[in-house]
Amino acid sequence: MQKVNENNQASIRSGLVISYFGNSVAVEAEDGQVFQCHLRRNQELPVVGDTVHWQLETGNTGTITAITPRRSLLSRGDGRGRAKPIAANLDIMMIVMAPPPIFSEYLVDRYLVAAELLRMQPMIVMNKSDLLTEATRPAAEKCLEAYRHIPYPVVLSSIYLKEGLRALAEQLQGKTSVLIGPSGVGKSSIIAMLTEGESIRIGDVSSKGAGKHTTTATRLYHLPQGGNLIDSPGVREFNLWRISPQEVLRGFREFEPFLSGCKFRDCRHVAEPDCAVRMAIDHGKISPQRYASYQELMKEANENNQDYSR
Ligand SMILES: Nc1nc2c(ncn2[C@@H]2O[C@H](COP(=O)(O)OP(=O)(O)O)[C@@H](O)[C@H]2O)c(=O)[nH]1
Ligand SMILES: [Mg+2]
Ligand SMILES: [Zn+2]
Repeated sequence: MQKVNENNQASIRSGLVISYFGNSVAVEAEDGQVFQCHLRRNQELPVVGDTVHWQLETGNTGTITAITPRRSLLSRGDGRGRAKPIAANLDIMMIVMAPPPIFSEYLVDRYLVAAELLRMQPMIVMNKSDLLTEATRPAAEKCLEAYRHIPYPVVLSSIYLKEGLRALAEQLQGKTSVLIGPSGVGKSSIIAMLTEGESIRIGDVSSKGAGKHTTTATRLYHLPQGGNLIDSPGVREFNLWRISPQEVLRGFREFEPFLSGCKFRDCRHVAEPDCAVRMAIDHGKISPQRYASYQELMKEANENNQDYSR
């Protein structure tokens, strides 16, 4: 009886996709060992964060036999109007920015719309707080305050001052999070700090893989207190093409208490008279900056949707 079980376990194993080796994927087995796994012909491509079933071939190589159902999937456009999956099974979208002028409310608001649609918990990080001066700090705080008020979790952090890192670690514990934001804001530095060098260990394993340089590939790292961080250069560009006006609205959850007060039931809160959302802005209940992003995103959504409405 015992023997049969052992054989079964030897043939099909479970693992976590942590990175890529060119055309194959890096699968971490339950004991932490990393295997280079190939795909079967016509098989759906697994992405970082996927839990897969796989079979051992020779040495440290294997074959993927199945991808277990995903609870979420983050994709980006491939430039030809098709969605290219980037990472799966994500809980938290950590939006990383640097202080103004790098900090872009419009970009943050775009990411927030995506997070709401993907049912990921968003979190906003302003890294490089050491760059703030007495003169620039008040404006930066004000900008973050608007997001705290919605409310979204907001953290001000610095790799150099070691500020905010404990708050980050607490929020990320036990969850799988993807870090997104413009390049150069410190995403990889934050990961290296929070994983206490584990990133370097995985880097060593990956570089032994088949040829392809992996420093620019999507990668998953473990947090020492439990949970995973995903670093992906690709997500910076993920777009919201095909998004509908209704979907844009879902990304502005602080508008919700006012929606029933609009005169027109199909009010889009753009130019309609007696709009409760626009009145809320006049009364200081909604941030004018957030509303500006809403208007911009609605314009894009309407342009996208013209093909459908005609
Ligand atoms: N001043 C300052 N620089 C930082 C901080 N965090 C990262 N950096 C620097 O910003 C640059 C880009 O960091 P990196 O982690 O590669 O950014 P990424 O492109 O978002 O992954 C590097 O030179 C880092 O040393 C920080 O908190 N303060
Ligand atoms: Mg990076
Ligand atoms: Zn309205």
